[in-house]
Amino acid sequence: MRIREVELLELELPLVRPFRTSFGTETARDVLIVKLHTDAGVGWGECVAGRDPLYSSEYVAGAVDVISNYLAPRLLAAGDIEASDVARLFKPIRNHPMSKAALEMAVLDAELKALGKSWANYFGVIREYVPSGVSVGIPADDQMTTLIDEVASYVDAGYVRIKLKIQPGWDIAAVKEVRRLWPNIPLQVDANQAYSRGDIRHLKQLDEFNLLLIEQPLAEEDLLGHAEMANQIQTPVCLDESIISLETAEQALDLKACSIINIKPGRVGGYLAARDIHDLCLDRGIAVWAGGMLETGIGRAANIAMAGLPAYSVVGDISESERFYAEDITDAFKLEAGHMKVPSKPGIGVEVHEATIAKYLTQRIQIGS
Ligand code: OSB
Ligand code: MG
Repeated sequence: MRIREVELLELELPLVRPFRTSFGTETARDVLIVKLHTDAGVGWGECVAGRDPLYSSEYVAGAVDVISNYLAPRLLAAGDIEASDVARLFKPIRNHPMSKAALEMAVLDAELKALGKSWANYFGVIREYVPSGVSVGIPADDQMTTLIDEVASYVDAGYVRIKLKIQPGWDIAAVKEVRRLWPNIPLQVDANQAYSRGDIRHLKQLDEFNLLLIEQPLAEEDLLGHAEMANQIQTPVCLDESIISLETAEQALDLKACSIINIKPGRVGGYLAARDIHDLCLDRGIAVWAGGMLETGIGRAANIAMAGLPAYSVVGDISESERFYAEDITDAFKLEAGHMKVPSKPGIGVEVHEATIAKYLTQRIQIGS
C-alpha cells in the first residue's frame, strides 16, 4: 500500500459534562483525526493526545507538528508498506507514541478495509461483546451528592463497573460513600499520579472497600515506588501512565510494580504494540483491561475490538458514545445490557460521519498532496 496524503482534521467536540481528574478539567475535547489517503483507499485514525500536556507530555498542537514535520513525511516516502512496518519506520523519532499510534491506526484501517477484514479478525479477538465500565470524574463542585447522582445514572444505564477519579482531598470519603450505597458493584479508583510514596499509609485505608484495583497512584517514572506500595497494600496496583512500551511493561512486571495493566494503544505507540503487551501479559498470567482517552467512535471502535482479546479479563473504560458526546462523529456506540458489541465490518468497522466532522472542524492540514 502506498500513502498518498495525510489529512489532519482538528475538531472541538463539546463534552456532555466537564471531566475533572487530578490533572485538570476538560469541558470540550480537542480531537485530532487522521484521514489517510492511500492507493488502496481511505483509512481513519485518532490521536488521543489532550489539548494540553497534562496526562502525558503529548498535546494536540505538538502532535500536529510532529506528524506534519516528521512522521507523515516518512510515511509518504516509504513506498509500499503495511501497518506492521509503521513502528519500525517511526522508530528514529523519539517518543510521541500518540502521534505514531494515530498514523499506524489509519494505515491499518485502510489495509483491513482493502482486505475486507475486521479489526477483531485481524487481532484474533475471541468475544462478540465486551463488558462496559465507566470512568467518573471528580465533581466540578466538590459535592458528594453530585458524585452520587452521576454514579447512580451510570448504574441505571447498566454499566457493570465504576471507576472513580481520586486525588488528595477527594479519595477515602468518596469511595466509602459509593461503597455504602452500592455494596456489590465492581469498583476501582484512578489517581493519575497524584500521590507520592509518603501517601502509602493513607491509601492503605482503601483496603477495606474491596476495590478491584488502584490505578497509577504515583509518578509515571516511579516503578519502585509502585512496587513498594503494591507490597504494602492489599488493593491491587494497576499501572496506566507508567506503561509506555513493551519494555516498560516487562520491567514493571519484573519489579512487581503492578499486578494489572491498563492498555491504551495511544500511550504505547499503537494497536500493534498494545497487542504485544497483551501477549506478554497473557503469557505471564497478568490481567489487562482497555483504558480510554475519551475517544470518538473512531478510537472507541478499535478499543472495543481489542478488549475482546483473551488477557482482557478486567472490565475496561469502554463507555457508550453519549457518556462523553451528545453527537459523535461515527454511528453512536450504545450499551446493550452493560456490554458493547465488537464491530465486525472491515477495518475499524464504523462509518465516519464527515458532515459531523465538518460541523466541529477547527483546522484542516493536508500533507503530501
Ligand atoms: O487515566 O484513564 C485515565 C481520560 C483521559 C485521560 C486519562 C484517563 C481518562 C479516563 C477516561 O479515565 C476513560 C474513558 O475514556 O472512558
Ligand atoms: Mg488512568
